[in-house]
Amino acid sequence: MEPAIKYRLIKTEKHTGARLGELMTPHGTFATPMFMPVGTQAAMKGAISPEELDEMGSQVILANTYHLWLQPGADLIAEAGGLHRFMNWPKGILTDSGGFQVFSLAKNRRLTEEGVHFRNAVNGDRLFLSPEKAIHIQNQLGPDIMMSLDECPPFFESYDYVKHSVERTSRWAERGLKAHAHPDYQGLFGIVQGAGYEDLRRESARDLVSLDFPGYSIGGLSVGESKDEMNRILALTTPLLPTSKPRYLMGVGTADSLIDGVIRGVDMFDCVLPTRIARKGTCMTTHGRLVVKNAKYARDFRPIDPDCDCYTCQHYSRAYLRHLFKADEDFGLRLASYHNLYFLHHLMKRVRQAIQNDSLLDLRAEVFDTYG
Ligand code: PRF
Ligand code: ZN
Repeated sequence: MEPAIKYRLIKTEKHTGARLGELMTPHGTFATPMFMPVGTQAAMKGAISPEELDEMGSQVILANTYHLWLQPGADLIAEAGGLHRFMNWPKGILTDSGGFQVFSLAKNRRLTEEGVHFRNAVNGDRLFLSPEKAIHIQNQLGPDIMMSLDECPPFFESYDYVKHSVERTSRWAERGLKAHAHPDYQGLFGIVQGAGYEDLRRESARDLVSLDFPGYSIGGLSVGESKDEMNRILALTTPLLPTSKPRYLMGVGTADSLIDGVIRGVDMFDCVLPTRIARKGTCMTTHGRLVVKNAKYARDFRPIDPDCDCYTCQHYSRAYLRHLFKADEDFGLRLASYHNLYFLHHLMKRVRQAIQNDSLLDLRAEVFDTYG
């Protein structure tokens, strides 16, 4: 059987070892390193349409098992012909397993070896998510890439707790792999955990690599630790993963962290940040974040970012966006979301070019100096 997800390493950057590659999926071949926008509920945040996503260069997008399981239900999405058809997105889709969302969103959760018991925060129903169930739901949803059920312990949790947690996450990964019904057209990734403990990160990576997943996620980072801590764990984790498989750093989406992740061998990133901050009128620019609601932009007729050639920056001014946010017009958050997603896609395009030219450290210096 051919695996559903394959990775081709094209080149490593001379000074850093950053990887230029290709991710091959049943819905196309995509350039890495890449940023993946998040559409939690099978719709892009900021009311961006699939056509707009495609036009700005999105390749793989994310959805969430947890949300779609609760509403509208995995059966219904299967009946619709799967997520791609349901949401009209023809390129790549990756779903998170639900574990992380249960821990951050659900009420009264209780963790056992079997899985996690919790209550639906909306209607109070008792629910149970096991590693097998997380896979079954993702088999029904039909994304190209699925995630194993994991536990993401707090970064500064005790050693003993994290050790038990990591070992359980490995057992869950193995159970999920056994339950996976469509390895020929959906690739299941294992998720490396271990908080800030080097030996536990090693143990986690070793366990998961021995299970031979078609790709590996790095979880438990960007959860409140410093950037130095994140870089320390990344630098130690990626060399433990096979060079022939993609690496995905979960939930990271600032310009500096993307570059520092790529430098440490990461291929894929996702984050709600660009669309979350856009909702309040904050735009990512080559000169740092711009809060377009600020009074100083009232008569500023320049684009959000004069260096950006996105649809928003080509056609609209800071003054217009400020007006839209002040007037509570949804078009403002659409324009800001479009710009922020484009900004990160464009940054990743520059990262890929810099790997090609062995100039990634120059790009890093530019980004760290000017992006603020
Ligand atoms: N696990 C899963 N999803 C995640 C994370 C994780 O650790 C993170 C941590 N940054 C974001 N999303 N399953
Ligand atoms: Zn723009």
